[in-house]
Amino acid sequence: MKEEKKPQIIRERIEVCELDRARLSLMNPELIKQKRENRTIDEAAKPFIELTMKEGIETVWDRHEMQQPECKYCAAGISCQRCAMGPCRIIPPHRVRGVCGADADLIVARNLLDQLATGAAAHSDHGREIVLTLYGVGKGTVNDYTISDPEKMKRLAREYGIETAGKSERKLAEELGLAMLEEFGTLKDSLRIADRAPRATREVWKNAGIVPRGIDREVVEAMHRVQMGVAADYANTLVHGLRASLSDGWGGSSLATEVSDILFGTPRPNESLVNLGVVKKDHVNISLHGHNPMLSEMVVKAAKDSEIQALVRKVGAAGINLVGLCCTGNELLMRKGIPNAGNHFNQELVITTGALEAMVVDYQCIFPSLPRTASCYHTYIISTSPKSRIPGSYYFEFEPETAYETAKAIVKMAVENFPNRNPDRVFIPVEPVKVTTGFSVEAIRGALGGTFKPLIDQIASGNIRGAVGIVGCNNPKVKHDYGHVTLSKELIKRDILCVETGCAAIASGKAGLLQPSAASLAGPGLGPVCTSLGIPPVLHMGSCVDCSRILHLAAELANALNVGIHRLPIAGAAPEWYSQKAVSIGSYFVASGVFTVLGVMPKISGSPAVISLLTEGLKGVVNASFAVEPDPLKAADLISAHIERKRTELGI
Ligand code: BF8
Repeated sequence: MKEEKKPQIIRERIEVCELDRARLSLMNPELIKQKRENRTIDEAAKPFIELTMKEGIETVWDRHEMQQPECKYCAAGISCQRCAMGPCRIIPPHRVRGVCGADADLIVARNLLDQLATGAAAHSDHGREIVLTLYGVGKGTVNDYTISDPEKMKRLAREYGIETAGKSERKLAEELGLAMLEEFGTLKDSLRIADRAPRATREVWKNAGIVPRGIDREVVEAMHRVQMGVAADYANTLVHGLRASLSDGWGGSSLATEVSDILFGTPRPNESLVNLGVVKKDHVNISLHGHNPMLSEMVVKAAKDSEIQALVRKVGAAGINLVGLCCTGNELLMRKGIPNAGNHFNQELVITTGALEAMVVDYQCIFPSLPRTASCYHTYIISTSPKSRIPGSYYFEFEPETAYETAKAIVKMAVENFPNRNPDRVFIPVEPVKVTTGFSVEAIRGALGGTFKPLIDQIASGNIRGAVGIVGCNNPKVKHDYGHVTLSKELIKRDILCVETGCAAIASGKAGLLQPSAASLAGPGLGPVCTSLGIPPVLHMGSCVDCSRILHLAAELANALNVGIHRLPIAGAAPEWYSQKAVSIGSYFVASGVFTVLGVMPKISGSPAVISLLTEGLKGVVNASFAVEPDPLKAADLISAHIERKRTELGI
């Protein structure tokens, strides 16, 4: 009999709760009430935030407070840690160059390119893992996964010029996987999958010298450029950033999305629930947090295993309740209708329900402090990626070849933890909110009757003024969810359709905007269109790599009109962004011709030249630019004005 998988313990379980308790218990009831209201607009999160302050459990908001005041040089992007001659800071009038001679413009640009390349690498490395799995399925080395959408695989194969006739699914998976893996390398000088972009948009890239060549290549070149003594001109540095971001959006992220659909199914509209109220008192609760659906899909399967179900009965639980978090949660919500406990700033709070047996994580957006939070409860943090071994967690190394076995061992460990729960500390005083999600490009086309013409007609007639992709994170500099929800509500009121991903989409879900009934909050043009189609005015398009779905939707609309993306009445927004990945997303939106409004100022204020390039100069390069506007109502004004300008230019 095969030996059962056991976790490795990455250092001892961290027991810190008492320390935090001593410090945070200094808060008085009035202050707690005030902070509870100031930290979030997520009503379901408020009781938990209050609990953390009363119990002295440290959260992201406490740590943000402890970091104040910020270093003003770092905030302005004019500190450099890049080499051992420094650190350097630009402090006029005398310190206007770092030791190497870099001025404020170059230091800001290098720092920004570094952030962007980090984000592009994260998305694309995730994409590579999924493509390798497809290739492994084809080669027969990976047997725990199957092809869930063979039609999509054939479509993609044709896109890659692969003959499909007479080939088995496995053969096609192998050939397509190999062709996609080549997109990462340097043998070619363009990305096949980026040919989806409209011809006019690709022409803009060619003229600007930013055609993405290889996914890895652009990121490696970005890292080369930020090596001291390479990049010397801020503008030249940032223009390469656009190229690296395109290799993410039209490359690595697109592959992550498309191959996930092939392996796990292309999302279709489905109903589910969101917010912290999805945790169930009488069930074994397991939250799935991170980004790559490979692990979570297998956990879903393993939770149904008959041995596991027998164990569930043995420990006296009513069942297993899987709940998603962040982008892994979005993947599960979109494809499987698995309830979602919330976005980035809900990750610590879900532990404070006292009813979470395990939080299973892979990588990205996972607070390294989670084991500290979990140490206040019986919850296990289970890490699974060799890239993200978390001290204080239990670690199972996840490999596609042994995916099911690992997933089963993880679920077993969670179920066996159920008797360790302290019933007196279970606290779930909130009810979940209904959502309709699953709006892949294919699903939107389906909802429109098989073609995008009805959407184009509605835009042309003015019932729908345009569309906005709202994406990104939570950031303690913005009241949790306020930026997303306020902007979404304001835009739909102005008859602008919102398409959302990542934590923005979850914020809208918690606020009730992902329900068809939210059409009543939309304007007199958009509202009736949504009602007649039975869709919400805010469409959930998936996880952050699924921002590629937004690009592909824009490409479909632009191709139908035979124009470049920059001509469309559309925009992008990231009201609460924090992550390097969001820097890459915002950049590939702009590089694709989409005006994009950020709600949080990037670390560029130390260089007026960089600000001017990003907010004005880029218009002459890619026909689009960034704007920064922390007030979501004013951001809505900027977006509406832009959309109306584009409509006039199109003559509609
Ligand atoms: O990739 S929106 S906080 S969870 S980075 Fe992270 Fe931001 Fe959420 Fe998903 Ni995206």
